[in-house]
Amino acid sequence: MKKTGAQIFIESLRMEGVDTIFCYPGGATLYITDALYYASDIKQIIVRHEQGAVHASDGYSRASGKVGVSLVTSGPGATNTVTGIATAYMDSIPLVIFSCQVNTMLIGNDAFQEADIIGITRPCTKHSYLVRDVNDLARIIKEAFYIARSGRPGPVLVDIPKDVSANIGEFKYTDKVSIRSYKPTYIGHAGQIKKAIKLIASSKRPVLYTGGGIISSGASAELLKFAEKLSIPVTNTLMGLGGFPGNHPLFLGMLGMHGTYAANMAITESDVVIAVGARFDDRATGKVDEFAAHAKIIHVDIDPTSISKNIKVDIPIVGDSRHVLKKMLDFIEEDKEDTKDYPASISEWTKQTKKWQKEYPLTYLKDGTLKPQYVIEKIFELTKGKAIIATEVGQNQMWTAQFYKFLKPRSILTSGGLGTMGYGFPASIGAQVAFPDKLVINMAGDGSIQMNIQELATAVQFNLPVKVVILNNRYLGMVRQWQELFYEKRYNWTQMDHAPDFVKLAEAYGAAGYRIEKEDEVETVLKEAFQNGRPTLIDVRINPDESVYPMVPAGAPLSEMLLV
Ligand SMILES: Cc1ncc(C[n+]2csc(CCOP(=O)(O)OP(=O)(O)O)c2C)c(N)n1
Repeated sequence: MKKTGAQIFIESLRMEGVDTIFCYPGGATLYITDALYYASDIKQIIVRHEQGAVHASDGYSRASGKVGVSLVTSGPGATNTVTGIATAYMDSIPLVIFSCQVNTMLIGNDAFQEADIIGITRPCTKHSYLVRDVNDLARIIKEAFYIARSGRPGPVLVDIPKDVSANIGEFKYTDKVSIRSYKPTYIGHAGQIKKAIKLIASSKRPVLYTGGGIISSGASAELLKFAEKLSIPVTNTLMGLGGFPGNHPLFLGMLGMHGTYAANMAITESDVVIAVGARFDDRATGKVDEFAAHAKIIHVDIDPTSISKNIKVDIPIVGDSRHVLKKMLDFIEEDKEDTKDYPASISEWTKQTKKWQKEYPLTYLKDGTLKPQYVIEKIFELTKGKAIIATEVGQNQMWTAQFYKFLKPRSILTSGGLGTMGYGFPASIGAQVAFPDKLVINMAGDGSIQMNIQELATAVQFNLPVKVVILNNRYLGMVRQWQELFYEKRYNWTQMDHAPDFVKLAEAYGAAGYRIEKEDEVETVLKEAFQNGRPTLIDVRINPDESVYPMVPAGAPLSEMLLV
């Protein structure tokens, strides 16, 4: 069937089951924008900045598990997406970003609003395409979605020149994709999996260290079964939060720079680390030479290039986390001999991990001032862990990771790998679009929220009742914390006294605004804000001197934690 490129674009999205796109227009998008005028089945969320569009599609994807889609114009529209794309790339989030491009004839001419977005984003996309012929458009879109969601997920960029969107071509959507040289491995090697079980069975101090791969492969039920079956303690990375219930007796909390004492000590003292869907990021490992120095390491990962990249691995298993954990459980069932002494044979160890948890719980000084940790504890209590929480970056992110108990996968949206301030608010908008009836909360810092605060207009326009809780310390708090600890309190560049009145600003956008100054106001205001049905910003004036503890100084081993 003959169609214009713009119509082929829309039909292809329909074939992929896309119901929502996050977009911003320009000259190069006009044919597509116009064709979408008639496509009322595709929700079109018009943002206020292209960075917001990509973060929103990313939040939509993290919350729902679907591929997030955004569409922007050429040149500055495309370059504005780079931070969002790099954020998704670092955290393996499946996105398809459509950038429009100047006419094919003008490409390479320094034409008006031309940017080589393929070249600019090559290092931070899983793959990218420039569509030169309208007859290739449908096939390319099919491939883009396939690549984004398969194997180790990630962002794929498709650049569509304006004339390609206007030209007429044949529309045929194939069911199958076959890309030479791209064949992800899902099935872990049975021999390696058996070897791993033997090693675990002979260990005395095993620990599971899990990451975002548990979430993206949907492996949390298998992880829970596996951990419970052998009674192995679990720690996870920031990206892995929610992959294992945060209130489970075997859960040690997050590991790493701001991890718990128990998690970091368990890794340090362990004799076998079972790493599943985690990539040994330096924020998690601390000093690599001393990471789990007495342990053998089993590493399950779908991406073969991440194996032995940062930490030398003893038993590599390339495959999908869910598949491998399932197989491990099957093998344990089939051959009970190996693990017959479990969990009794590691009871000393589990006792020890419990002791660490008891002796050094996550805590903070209760001195009558308004503390961020208290606010987060209250939010957990009021939401019973059922909210979707997006965070910004900095102290707000770490306190949230520590003090909100994430019970389910896809309940935290946070920029782990790139650490992008300005991510959380648009991401919370994306999540709210995916789940209109859920409570979606953005935990923010007063610095981060100012990076994409313009998206308040988007939230108001589309009636998205997201709640932004600003933990307002009048500082770029996390940098201030480093200056306090390592630069003798020279707070250069980090004082944020010149901020807008956030309540008035919210009202100016048409959102609701609240302010909290004292501990006894927290519960009442939050309750009201969570029930008002409107986009809402809550300015919480916390004690500006509060720091995040425990803290492993950069480059130090995990055992060298600064405690409260
Ligand atoms: C786009 C971007 N710029 C700079 C940084 C470096 N950075 C990391 S945390 C931080 C401070 C964040 O301050 P705020 O949002 O107020 O949160 P707080 O730490 O006070 O909770 C900065 C500047 C970053 N992560 N991202």
